[in-house]
Amino acid sequence: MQPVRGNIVFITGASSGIGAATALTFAQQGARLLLCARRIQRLEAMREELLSAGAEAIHLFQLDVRDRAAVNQAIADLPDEWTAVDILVNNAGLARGMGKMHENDPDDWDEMIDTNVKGLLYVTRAIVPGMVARKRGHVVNMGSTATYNTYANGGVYCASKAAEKSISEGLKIDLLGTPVRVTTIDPGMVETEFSKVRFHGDEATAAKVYQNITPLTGEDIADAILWAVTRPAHVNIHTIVLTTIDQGNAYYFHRHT
Ligand code: NDP
Ligand code: 8X3
Repeated sequence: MQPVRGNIVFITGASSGIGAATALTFAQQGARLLLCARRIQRLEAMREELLSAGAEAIHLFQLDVRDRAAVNQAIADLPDEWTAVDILVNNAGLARGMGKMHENDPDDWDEMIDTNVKGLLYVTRAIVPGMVARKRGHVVNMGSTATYNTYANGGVYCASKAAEKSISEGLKIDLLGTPVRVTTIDPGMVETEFSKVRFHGDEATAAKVYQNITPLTGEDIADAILWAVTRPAHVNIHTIVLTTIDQGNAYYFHRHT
């Protein structure tokens, strides 16, 4: 096992859900946490808990990963002691809307593609050259079971995660000959703010998604990420697919009655 104590772990979209849980898991391992999101006040509110949990140090900054110039500037502006990122978790992402492709709002498509695909690429492009130069690094991209089964009314979200899979695979190939590792984590349903965001703040509709099943939690995903990055240096975990025991694939669930 490779310890992560003292490693700089950069998590995008750390203000909620999987990203916030991943920050806590790595805090408990004594990592140095570099966290960003648009809601900086949410990140500020997490600081004390993360330090109490064991984080060696924390640096927070506001970032919208869709803004390429802002991504480059934010990375360029990092204090010297925060530039040598060891682990990048490209987690920031969302689904927006559920509806037929020929009827739903193209603004929702832009938001998903700009965040889940282009934002992930911008952050990767800004961070990975340093990993290559330092001969050290691990990129963890947040995929989804949506990669494997396109479901009704979610085609564009599924496409964005299929793109993430191709990007992860392509990055791994491009990094052959370097020690930089690339992993995609592909969860099924995880109860976070994901569905609330997807349904534009409609909490009642969001709650129905997880009704009568035991969903995965952000901590379950954080565990998988920690496992992947703590394997010996010569081991690259390409993909971890995980679902709740109540989910078979995108179409099949067991709902408790
Ligand atoms: P949440 O809505 O709880 O968290 C999403 C995080 O992404 C928030 O911290 C949000 O922060 C951040 N984010 C969204 N857009 C941007 C942006 N433009 N710039 C920076 N940060 C952004 O959802 P989850 O934790 O569930 O989602 C995290 C990832 O996991 C996503 O990529 C999602 O697709 C993926 N996923 C989720 C699953 C689920 O069932 N929940 C299953 C499979 C994958 P802020 O709003 O403050 O910017
Ligand atoms: C999120 C899980 O099933 O809503 O990627 O697509 S799902």
